[in-house]
Amino acid sequence: MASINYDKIKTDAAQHPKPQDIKYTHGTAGFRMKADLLDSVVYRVGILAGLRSKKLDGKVIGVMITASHNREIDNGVKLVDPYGEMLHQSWEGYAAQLANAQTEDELVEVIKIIVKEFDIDETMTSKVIYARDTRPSGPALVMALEDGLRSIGAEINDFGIKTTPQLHYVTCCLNTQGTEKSYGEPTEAGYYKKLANAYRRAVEGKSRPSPLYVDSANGVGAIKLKELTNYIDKDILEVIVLNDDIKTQGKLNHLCGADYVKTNQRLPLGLNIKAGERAASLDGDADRIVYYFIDDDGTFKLFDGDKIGSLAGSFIIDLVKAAGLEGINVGVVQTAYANGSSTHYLEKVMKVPVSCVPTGVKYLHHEAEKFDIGVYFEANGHGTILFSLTATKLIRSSKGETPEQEDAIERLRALMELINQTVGDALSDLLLVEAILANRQWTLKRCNEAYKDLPNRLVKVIVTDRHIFKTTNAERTLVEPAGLQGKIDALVKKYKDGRSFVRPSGTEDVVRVYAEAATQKECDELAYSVAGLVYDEAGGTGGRPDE
Ligand code: G16
Repeated sequence: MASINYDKIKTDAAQHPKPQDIKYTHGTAGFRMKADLLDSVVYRVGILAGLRSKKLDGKVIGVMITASHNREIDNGVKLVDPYGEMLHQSWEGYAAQLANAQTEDELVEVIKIIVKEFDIDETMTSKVIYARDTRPSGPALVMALEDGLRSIGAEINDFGIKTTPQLHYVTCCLNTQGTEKSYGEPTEAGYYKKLANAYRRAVEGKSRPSPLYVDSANGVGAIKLKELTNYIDKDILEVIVLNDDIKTQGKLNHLCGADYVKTNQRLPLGLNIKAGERAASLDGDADRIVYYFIDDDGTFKLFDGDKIGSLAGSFIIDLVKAAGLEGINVGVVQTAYANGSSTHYLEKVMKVPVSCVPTGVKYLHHEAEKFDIGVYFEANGHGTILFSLTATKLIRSSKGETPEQEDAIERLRALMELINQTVGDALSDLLLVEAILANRQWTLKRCNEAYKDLPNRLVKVIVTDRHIFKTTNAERTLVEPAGLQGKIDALVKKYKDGRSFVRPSGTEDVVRVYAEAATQKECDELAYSVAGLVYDEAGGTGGRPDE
């Protein structure tokens, strides 16, 4: 293959000029902002994906165009490394440099720096697969991406409209084909077949849970969940897909979806369930899921990512014990948003080691890899479970000494296939929760009794520049603006079971304030007092956050 054609890049890049006065940042999940500002960024991400593939000896790199839970007018782009992980952190700074190069000449200079820094063989082949969600801005951004890929001479593979986790899955499958880590058939149908077969095995001999109502956020999850259920016998799972309008503009994530339900702690628009019924909400690219139900007294009860993680963790621990595989260690990874009660339950009742890391899959995933079985879930519903190669081999080769042990081993084998280990996946997680309900023969209400959440509140504050907020201690402590943490601590001290932290979002132009306390009233008071501090100290714009 020929070397990189820098002249071609200069000519092509001129078709995708960088807007003046915009500084792009690589955040929690790649680049994300209003879609009409992203053309040049997506073009350059195409070049970056090609370079990354060259660096990794031609392994396939994934590119996903989505803004997930954000507004429909936003979009975003993120890279997926060969085994489904997020782009290696050592490349994030260069991604930002590429995005911010103002002229074509500067762009070429940055590419040359990356080639030198990572000792990239320019003549190496490069392969990239890409997908997008249902946002109307997607097709134009795909064209920009393809231009970037052509500029760098990459082999391209358009995977079409897909969920983010489907792209992670297929990227991993393509790179593991024919190896001992072979992850599955690298097609969308292969994904459905793998999950559906695993679900059937996981619930073998158990009766079907009651029907599940799903709010699909009017996004890609709606079509993909319907396709998945076509592969699963109605006798073992009944799913009713709602909020499935992907055609009408403005409906994506609007008053619905996992983020809306988690933040507002209420039913989404378009879904009415009665006492005793349960439902779940996906987000705009189907990588998050939260569950909920209506209690006998008519109140809304949220079963969020912490609850799902705790349920899955305790179920796996029980299976490991029942299988006689006590040598396998299980750990849970959370972020600062994890409800204090969930951490207490896992550490003190379940006796599981719990780690806390900063927000973002890249941190959670790597921490979870430290355990034989690592369960990671963010409170917002993003999570999965990782089985190390050692645990995988042991579970695959173990033979139970009793029928009970054999049954537990077989269920663990099924779960390893059912869980999308490449990234948090709402469809796979949905099947996981349903499989646990079927195995336990519990209602969601019964699962919810494991522990009681401390009242909590999440508030967004709009400020002039969110980048002045710097954190440490897994985002639980503010370092800058200087002195603000002391003021937050003084407020927190006034409340029983009080806890609060402040961090800049990596996906939205806001600062997030989280608080919990013994009662909802106190918690709201604390959350809004801290939000007010942030607003005053950092030049808040728009309305001052208030109850
Ligand atoms: C992304 C990340 C999540 C993170 C979320 C919010 O989710 O994958 O790990 O929790 O953003 O991040 P922040 O608080 O920094 O805005 P998604 O579903 O939007 O891709």
